[in-house]
Amino acid sequence: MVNTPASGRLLCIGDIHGCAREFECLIDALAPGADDRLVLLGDYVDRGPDSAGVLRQVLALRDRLPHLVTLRGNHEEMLLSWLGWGGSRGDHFLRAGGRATLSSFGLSAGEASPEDLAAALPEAERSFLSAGLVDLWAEDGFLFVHAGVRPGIVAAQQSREDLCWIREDFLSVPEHGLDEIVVFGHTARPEVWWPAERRVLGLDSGCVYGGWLSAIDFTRAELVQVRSSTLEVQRCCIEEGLAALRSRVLRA
Ligand SMILES: [Mn+2]
Repeated sequence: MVNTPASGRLLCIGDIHGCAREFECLIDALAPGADDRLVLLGDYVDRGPDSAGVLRQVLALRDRLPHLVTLRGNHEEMLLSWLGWGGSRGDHFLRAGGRATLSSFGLSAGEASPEDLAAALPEAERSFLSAGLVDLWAEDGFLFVHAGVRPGIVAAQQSREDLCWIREDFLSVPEHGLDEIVVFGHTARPEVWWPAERRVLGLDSGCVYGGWLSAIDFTRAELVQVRSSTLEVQRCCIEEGLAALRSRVLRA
């Protein structure tokens, strides 16, 4: 893993799940530039109305942001597995929101085969899904992952399975035991989740379920959110909260 030099802002966005309008609006609100480091936490596709549009936007961002980091979510894993391109748990793809992804590529959600989707995917999307996703990213004292970490195991030895899929084994443990503060998505909640005393920050605020698409600008200490459907933008200073989070030390 090669870390980029620390310049510009450090930004992170939670699970998008086909919510292309909200994603576009959030990018407009954040206005990332070429010096900024933007981490996307994965789960670009499934459930929401326009997974194809979200993938197009991610690829457009990649063209203009040299420090864009695109994590692998479990929904990308299911999609890849359904296509027969690696991944995991492709047998869950259709009932876990994959039908909406098929529709967004102009395919019949009930009848399309993996071969149909493979043919409908533009080449750039294919190579992005096959080779453009990373399992984790460490920067500035934070560890960015999609789902969470297996407690007690250092970042470099975490498995892809855990990083993409873990839930209760991570969420229920008060101290994960890693040096970094773990920033993750995957488990949707009504709001951004950073419980007192814990060194975690959950950024999936359930946009696809009618909640918010959330981002954090770690450099300006700002929470920026777009409300599902209405596209209302909300900005909130989180300087004290972030300082408290950074000050928490690993408990033996
Ligand atoms: Mn997920």
